[in-house]
Amino acid sequence: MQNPATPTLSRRRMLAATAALGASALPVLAQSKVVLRISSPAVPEDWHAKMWTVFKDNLEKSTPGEFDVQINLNASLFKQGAESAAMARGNLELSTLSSFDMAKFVPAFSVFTAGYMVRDPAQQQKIFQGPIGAEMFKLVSEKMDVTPLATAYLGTRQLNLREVRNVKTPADLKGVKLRMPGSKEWLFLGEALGATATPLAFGEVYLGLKTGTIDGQDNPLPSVRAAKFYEVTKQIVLTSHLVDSLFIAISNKSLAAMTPAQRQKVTAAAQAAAAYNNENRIKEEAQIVEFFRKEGLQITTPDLDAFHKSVQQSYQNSDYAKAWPAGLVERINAVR
Ligand code: KDO
Repeated sequence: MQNPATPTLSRRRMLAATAALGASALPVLAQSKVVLRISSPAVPEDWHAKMWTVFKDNLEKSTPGEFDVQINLNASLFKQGAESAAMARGNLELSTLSSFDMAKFVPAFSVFTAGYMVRDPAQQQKIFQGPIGAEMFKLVSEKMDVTPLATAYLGTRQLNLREVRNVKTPADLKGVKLRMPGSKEWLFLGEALGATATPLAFGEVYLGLKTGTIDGQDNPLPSVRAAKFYEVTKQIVLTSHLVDSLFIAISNKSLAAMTPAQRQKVTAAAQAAAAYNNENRIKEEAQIVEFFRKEGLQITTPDLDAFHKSVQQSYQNSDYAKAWPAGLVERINAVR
């Protein structure tokens, strides 16, 4: 008779197999979570980087064990500007896309790349939460295979120069090598400001300013602080030329693979993340100038009327404006 304490070969095999299964059952379980890979060029100290932790925490609380949220900052997963293509291919689930990213596929979206189009963050939120936003987001979903879930206020873009310069009007920026992100829509904005626009990825701007391959850059002031550009520049010119937005967007493939309840919770988490970013960034913008003054930077205010007129004229005369549906600018202006 077989001693029950001595396993037969087949029992031993079975036990080994069960143990192996036990070991591999863990990763299998982990794999069964819905993976959400996030890619952003933001530096960790910036609000639109920190908001992803709010997203992750919020989602883990509302759907315990269902999602595996992976946050990749500093453009460590995809380079700046490559995110929307990666999402459309299914290689990336979530990112923040700018109006400039949208305008490449939805020409009408270029209206939001135009300087001095949106007045302030409150108007920005109303626009994108209202019918104009719904129309634009529908086009984005159809043409880009991604869905915007929430609108984050990136801040109001200002000029930031390596050397002090007397800048009153766009003419005073003639010959200034102004770094812009790398797309023709961004370069157009830089040229409309009167500068010589030159493309460079966000991650290379600090070194560009330090070594003098560029004379300046434009970004919202919280990002100037977070990315430490103030260490390698001497002046901020308060042009306030773009009330900038970033859309928390998800790939349609990823959305389609979720249950309706999961979709609703992912959307709620994105909205909580954007709200956290917006609140903190608006607060910071209200008092940040003092920080730069203490760091020794000159803060100057140009002739804003001259900038408004010149930039608005550049856009009105451009091919971009031809793609704006009749009445859209008036509808945007009417949002209060
Ligand atoms: C930038 O490269 O200047 C920019 O501000 C453009 C934005 O659309 C966005 O990509 C942002 O950089 C990054 O998130 C880094 O803050």
